[in-house]
Amino acid sequence: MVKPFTQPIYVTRPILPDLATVTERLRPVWEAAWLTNTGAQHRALEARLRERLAVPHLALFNNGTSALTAALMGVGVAGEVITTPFTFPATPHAIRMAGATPVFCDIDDRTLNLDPQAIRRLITPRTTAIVPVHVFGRACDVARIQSIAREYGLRVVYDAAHAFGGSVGGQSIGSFGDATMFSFHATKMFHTVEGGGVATARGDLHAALDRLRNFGIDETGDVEAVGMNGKLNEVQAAIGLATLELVDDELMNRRRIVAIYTRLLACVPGVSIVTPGWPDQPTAAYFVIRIDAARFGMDRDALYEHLLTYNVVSRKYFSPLCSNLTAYRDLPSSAPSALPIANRVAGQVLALPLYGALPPTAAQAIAEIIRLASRRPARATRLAAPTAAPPTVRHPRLTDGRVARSVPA
Ligand code: T4K
Repeated sequence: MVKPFTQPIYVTRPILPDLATVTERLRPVWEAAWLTNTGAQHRALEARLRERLAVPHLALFNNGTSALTAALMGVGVAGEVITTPFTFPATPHAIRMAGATPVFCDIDDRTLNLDPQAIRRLITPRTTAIVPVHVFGRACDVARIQSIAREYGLRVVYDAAHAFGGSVGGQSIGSFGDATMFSFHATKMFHTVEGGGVATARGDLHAALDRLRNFGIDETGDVEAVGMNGKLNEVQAAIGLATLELVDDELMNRRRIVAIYTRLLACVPGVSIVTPGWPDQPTAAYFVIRIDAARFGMDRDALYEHLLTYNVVSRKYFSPLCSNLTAYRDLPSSAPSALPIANRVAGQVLALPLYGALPPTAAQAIAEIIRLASRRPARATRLAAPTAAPPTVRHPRLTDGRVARSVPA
């Protein structure tokens, strides 16, 4: 019998450097009274991350969304840009903000990344670029995407928001296409509270990104292209430097949790694991399962609710699909009939809690809750109604405004 957790177990928790370390890191910022506009901390973090990500150039930004928008502006997108609907809204938003129209393309049923064959079918004379997402940190088929881009003369900007530390065949995940965006948001493996970066091998693009992030101002003080205020400030950069020192430990602990989930969930009927563990997938950004309702005995939404009764706050990343959001559903490419795999997958995926500070016993308990749920009669589990006075637990407010409940296990 598994008891509900007394505190909410969230899908992730940020790396938190010791407060005294953060204060120490902020001392030089205070002493210099230099808070933003590409100061010493920013330059130091950029250099450290360039090395860590093994990329020739890196431009830091105040978040991943502005980084992706600037990268798309920098490569000069226009007309149509092919991307995946199975992503966070930031991806199509960046395409729109850079002045192009997203064209949603179906995904591969196993990797949940863009299906290269489907990309080919969507290319028109108006297509200028492809924005693939390394979803949940799993690398896209970069070789096939590159060959399509070369054949049709298209730009490729990767959204690697989830793929910090990823690689393909021993090569940094940030070294493909024209550019690769990383997110350094608090919910990511490495973070600067809010932040992002664009890696590129193109010196010209790197120079353009440096200008675009600073209102478009160039070395002479002139402005050729309309830019943004996309600068990462010194406080964030200093926290990033402290966080970076903890990333290896975080990664090791996360891999341990992934191994526990994988071992305990692999044989549960109706559960399939989307995100393989180390060494097949080095990123450990998310642990995502897919629920086959018929075999499992309840559907994904019922399992989400069931986990909530134990104070486990899983997430339905990425549901609803971007193509079904009000902002995008009227696009011709958003028709559900054109995106059968993405629409099916969006109803099945569930991201389980994964972060370094999650106790292994908690991961075991979460896997056990899922295993036991699969054996319950579907009706009883679906209702999951309290049958006795619930134990005393905190009732966390969820980000969608609802409150997590508790019922006896
Ligand atoms: N492309 C892709 C593919 C992305 O997934 C994202 C962002 C982007 C682009 C854009 O990058 P950024 O502009 O954000 O750098 C979260 C993140 O806010 C978002 O960055 C991320 N993707 C997305 C997948 O997840 P929410 O709405 O799920 O966040 P929230 O506030 O519900 O946080 C999730 C859980 O994390 C909470 O339940 C508790 C925990 N948490 C969160 C925060 C903010 C903490 O413990 N502490 C915290 O400070 O979007």
